[in-house]
Amino acid sequence: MIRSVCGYCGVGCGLEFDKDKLIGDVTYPINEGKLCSKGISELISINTSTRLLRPLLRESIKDEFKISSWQDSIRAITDKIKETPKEKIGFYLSGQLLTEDYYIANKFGKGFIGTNNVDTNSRTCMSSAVVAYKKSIGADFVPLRMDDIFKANLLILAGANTAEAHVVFHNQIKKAKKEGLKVVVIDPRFTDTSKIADIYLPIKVGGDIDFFNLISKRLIDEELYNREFVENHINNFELLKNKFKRAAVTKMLKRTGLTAEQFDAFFELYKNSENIITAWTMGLNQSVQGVDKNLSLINTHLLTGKIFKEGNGPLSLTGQPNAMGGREVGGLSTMLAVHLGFDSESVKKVSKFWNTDKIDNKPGLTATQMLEANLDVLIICHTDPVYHLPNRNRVEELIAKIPMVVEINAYENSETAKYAHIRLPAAPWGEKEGTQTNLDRTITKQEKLTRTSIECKPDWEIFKLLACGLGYEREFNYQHPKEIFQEYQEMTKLNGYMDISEVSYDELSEKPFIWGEKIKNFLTPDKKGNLFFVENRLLSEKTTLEYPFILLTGRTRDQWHSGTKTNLPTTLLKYKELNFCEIHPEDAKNLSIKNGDEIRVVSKRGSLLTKALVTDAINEKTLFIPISNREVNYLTNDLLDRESFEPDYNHSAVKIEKL
Ligand SMILES: Nc1nc2c(c(=O)[nH]1)N[C@H]1C(S)=C(S)[C@@H](COP(=O)(O)OP(=O)(O)OC[C@H]3O[C@@H](n4cnc5c(=O)[nH]c(N)nc54)[C@H](O)[C@@H]3O)O[C@H]1N2
Ligand SMILES: Nc1nc2c(c(=O)[nH]1)N[C@H]1C(S)=C(S)[C@@H](COP(=O)(O)OP(=O)(O)OC[C@H]3O[C@@H](n4cnc5c(=O)[nH]c(N)nc54)[C@H](O)[C@@H]3O)O[C@H]1N2
Ligand code: SF4
Ligand SMILES: [Mo]
Repeated sequence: MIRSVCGYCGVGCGLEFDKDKLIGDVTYPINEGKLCSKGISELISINTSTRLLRPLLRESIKDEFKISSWQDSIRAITDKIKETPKEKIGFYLSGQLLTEDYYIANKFGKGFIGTNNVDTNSRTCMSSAVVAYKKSIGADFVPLRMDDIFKANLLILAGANTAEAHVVFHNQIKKAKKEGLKVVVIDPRFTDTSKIADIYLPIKVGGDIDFFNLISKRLIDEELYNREFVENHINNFELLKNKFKRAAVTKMLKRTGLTAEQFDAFFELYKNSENIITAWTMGLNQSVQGVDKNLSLINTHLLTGKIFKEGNGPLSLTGQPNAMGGREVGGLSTMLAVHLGFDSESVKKVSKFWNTDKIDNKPGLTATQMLEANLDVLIICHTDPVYHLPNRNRVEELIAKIPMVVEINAYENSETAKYAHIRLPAAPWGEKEGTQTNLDRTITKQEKLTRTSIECKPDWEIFKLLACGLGYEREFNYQHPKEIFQEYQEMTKLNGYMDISEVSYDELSEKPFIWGEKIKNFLTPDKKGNLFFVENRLLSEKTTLEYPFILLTGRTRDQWHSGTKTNLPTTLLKYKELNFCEIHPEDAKNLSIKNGDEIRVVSKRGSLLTKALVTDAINEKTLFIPISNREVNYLTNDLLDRESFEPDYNHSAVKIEKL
């Protein structure tokens, strides 16, 4: 029997592999033996006929691909890199990469090519939370754990559909409910998660800042905030208090779409709850004001002192299995490595550690800026930007102009493959090993369960080949991911609070390691938390008479994003529906649309065909299309948050045409 972990979502469930069978690990604290359909199906995706099994090469994206050798493919890439200015090179990584893969790619790009254009799909996912955590508590640090829900009295889920997106955590919430936990769900759709809510609040899309501001204002007005905590540990209280004095409560409430009675019922529960956790995901992060939404939420915890205390805190639910590990390594272009930035001291420390003089001291392009930047070489690994970036027609136009697009993927049917010149076959989950950090700082190890397909290589090895091809054999002389992990561990010592050197790679096969458990204070320079006054600035795309609906997008339970691993030709799973558009019965009636009708959904930017799902689970004038529809981003707008550069995926103006 081999112990491993699931490679899908940020919950990070433990698995046992025994005689070709996967089951949940009962000794594992997070999932206690439970798995969701995706975890159970991990093995199936290894042997699908849609694996990418050989390097492929072509001159132009109009040509057919030809099978190539590793040697020729790597040489073609390194030759091109040699003749390209470093600012014209980009690395587009993924929160699904293992820590060792991330570490090598970051070291190669930032340390030896000398470009900080190393970013990740986490930009489209968690970057608003990263910025907000840094601003308010001083570091990209999740200050509590999932199992704190068993010590809490109230769990608020804002823009998080745990029943579909963090399934095993959702089971734990249900268990905690039996022990007395109350749950409030804030979502413009009555999701499967809402079904377990004690209070469900059908917020109007984009109304969250107003909602959390209303809480903060009431806490201050009614003197329910924690005066002692605020005086000793919090900055900017007077400023916030003064700003809220003039706040227009009626207007704010109107923007939430909630009635005064709904808010009051919620607030009654809130003020009487001793221990409170507020968890959130894409409903808040993916917004043109994603950072502000996060800050307004975190404010409530700073005012009440419900942070760094068992059963309390703002809990960002990370989506991908190793988005946290990637951030820790430094996989965002807005940080250098191990949570260090681009100040001269950090650059000096990292340069010394990597023994290089090539590090640039300015942040690089974000994933959401790379395609606009006229790059000459773009290396994409473990992610599918053509599928996942907003405003896809524009994305296709831009990526088609890049002279060399390299795609490293374990499967052949991504959308990005259509725009690649070179495709390199990666070894997927089960054919390789390495570590990952889940959403609450738990570092675990994925194990190799089966032999690596002949021509496939783990991602770290592919970056190693590229680095060696450019003459950095000495700096990238790793034979095994263990050596990379150990170097990374050593590096975490550069940033005191991140030090993970006490665990050993081999021990991780036996049991997970949780870093940062001793941190119980703010990580800002003055050790105080920062309140921020933020307002709903209504910056999202406006609906018009022509485009009267707001489109939301999000997950379905059994599908993993584009579905290269879950939507398989030979799948044994019975799926929940993957292709639909939720529409309110009133709206459907006005358009004479019946359940199951074929419809065309159209935005200013593009359109797609889908089927109507008429349901009062969604607010009026609001539509929902799941991202299991690969074409969803033909519709979405490309507005970005000005600080996190995360897209506004949940607020595009669209119309419906009946076919
Ligand atoms: N099955 C499955 N699970 C996954 C994934 C997957 O592809 N499939 N992906 C993983 C990843 S990478 C991520 S990031 C997570 C995402 O996890 P979640 O964010 O929980 O999932 P989503 O469905 O994207 O969106 C969450 C909810 O936000 C709501 N929402 C939209 N706009 C607003 C708003 O203005 N305010 C509020 N309060 N709510 C709003 C939507 O209606 C939706 O129900 O899931 C992870 N887990
Ligand atoms: N409209 C809209 N768009 C969104 C979102 C949304 O909610 N709405 N959510 C955004 C978010 S939160 C996220 S995280 C992104 C997700 O978007 P993507 O990251 O593009 O989605 P995936 O389908 O998970 O892509 C992972 C790719 O890695 C490949 N792969 C699998 N295993 C391996 C391996 O071991 N090595 C390598 N090299 N490749 C491998 C898979 O085949 C797949 O092509 O989408 C973003 N886009
Ligand atoms: S909840 Fe997440 S980690 Fe657990 S089995 Fe499902 S996909 Fe895997
Ligand atoms: Mo994500």
